[in-house]
Amino acid sequence: MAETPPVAIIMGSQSDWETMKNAAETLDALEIDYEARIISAHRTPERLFNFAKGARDEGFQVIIAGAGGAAHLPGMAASMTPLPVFGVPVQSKALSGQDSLLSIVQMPAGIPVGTLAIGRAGAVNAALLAAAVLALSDEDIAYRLDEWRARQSAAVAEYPMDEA
Ligand code: RP5
Repeated sequence: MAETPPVAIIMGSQSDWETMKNAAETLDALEIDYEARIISAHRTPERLFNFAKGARDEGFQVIIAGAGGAAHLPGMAASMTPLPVFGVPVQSKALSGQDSLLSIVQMPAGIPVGTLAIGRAGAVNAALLAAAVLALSDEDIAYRLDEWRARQSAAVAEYPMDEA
């Protein structure tokens, strides 16, 4: 059987993938394995229970959870696992993701969800935070994360120019 990857990317709906694939692509760039799954807190609560309850024993180390609207997925996942959970508010159509953000960020004391920005920035940064957690005990990942950041810095021009 294949080894469990360190990161699980879970999302409430297929419609979240457009946002959450930015997390996946960032992990790809860092050569960090992940499993991406659709797990809805509302539509597939048993799938959520089974995943979150078993995630640590299965071998996952970090969970990235993206959801939009009444976004209960990250908080519910965090309630059932001791693993670090990073929540990504997906930009909703009705309220532009403000609903998602507030649903995810306002966790009561005791069950943390590390909440990122709405949309693509949040998905990318969730992957970078996951990498930073893994880098604490994996010097290869630490090296690749340092290199990624150095490349990002090197790509920033010192002076602005007119864009075509
Ligand atoms: C949430 O409802 C999902 O995370 C998604 O962002 C939102 C809308 O889902 P769909 O109606 O597009 O499946 O559970």
